[in-house]
Amino acid sequence: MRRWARLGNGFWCGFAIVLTAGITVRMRPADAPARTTTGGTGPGLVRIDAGLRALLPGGTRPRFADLDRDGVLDIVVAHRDRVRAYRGDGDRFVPMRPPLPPLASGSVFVADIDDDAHPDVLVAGEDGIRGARRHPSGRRWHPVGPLAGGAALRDATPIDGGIVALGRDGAVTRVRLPVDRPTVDTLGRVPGAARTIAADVDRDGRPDVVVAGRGIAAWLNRGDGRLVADAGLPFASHATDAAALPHARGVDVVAVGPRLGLVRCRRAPDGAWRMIARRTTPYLAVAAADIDGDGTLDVVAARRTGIDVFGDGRVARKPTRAVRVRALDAPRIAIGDIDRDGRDEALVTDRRGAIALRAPTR
Ligand SMILES: [Ca+2]
Ligand SMILES: [Ca+2]
Ligand SMILES: [Ca+2]
Ligand SMILES: [Ca+2]
Repeated sequence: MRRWARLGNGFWCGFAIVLTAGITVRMRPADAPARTTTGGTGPGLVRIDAGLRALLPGGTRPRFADLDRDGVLDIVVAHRDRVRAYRGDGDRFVPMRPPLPPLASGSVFVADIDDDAHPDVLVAGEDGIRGARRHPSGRRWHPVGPLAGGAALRDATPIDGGIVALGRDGAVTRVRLPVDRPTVDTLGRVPGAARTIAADVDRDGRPDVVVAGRGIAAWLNRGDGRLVADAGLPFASHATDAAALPHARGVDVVAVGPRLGLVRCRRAPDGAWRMIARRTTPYLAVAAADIDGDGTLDVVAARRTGIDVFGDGRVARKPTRAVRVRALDAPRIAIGDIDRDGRDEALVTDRRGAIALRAPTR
């Protein structure tokens, strides 16, 4: 905890102890703004890959969440063989005790699916949604699933009293809870769908379902259990990732793809979707995060050889921060304020490893 508190104080030097029986990672400040580069109109980003790189070998899809509710973010990692959880104790991540029950790899998300105020771990993978519910005592996990009929899934997101799942075949289904008596209904089909998120796109205070693929498809949450298909917005090419971008006047959707570039889309009160900004840079992954800690969400986007930050989500302007990286292969971005300094850190993973980045201290 004390070491994390010093995160902002200049140089970094990390070392990692890796035990094959269970990875233990210890982090110390110091090391490496050396490869940080400046891009766009502002300063770059500082790498803090220290221990996280050892924790996250290639192919991982991490999520930050405070699983044990001690105020310190923990991390759930989908390794190739199974999903594991690591507890953050302030200056390192250690294997969580008890460990998660065996869970095959897939797209990880964290949600309280049994309404006991304790976060549960879910994985959308080859045989539907499986997961583990944390017992309030913290002493055991209860296996969950398979939910969603056991179909092969690409992604899933929690939404009001349920989960929306994206099949490999493009089917969009909703799993209604409770978890011991789930029901599944089909919302529709979105060919090429890559990512589903919850976002209040019609600004009525209820999260809606957004699917990004060859366009934005949306289902509006009427608040009475119904999810009603919305007009959406077609793209000329595929999105590979998307993020909700809440701002002062509503919630936009930011989507990226190698041919699509980066688009910011908004649903007008009349129901029409519009692309309000676009860049042609071939981005592959995107996330919303308050990297500079000013209380406004920024857009973090990963392209093959770099990671760019658009301050306040102004994607039509030059990146306000940028860092060059070695070629990324199918990157994903996880966001969390892991050092608890009020500014989000971005963890970019790909098939070969992980890079954690934060804004430099002013
Ligand atoms: Ca925790
Ligand atoms: Ca729970
Ligand atoms: Ca910000
Ligand atoms: Ca931080």
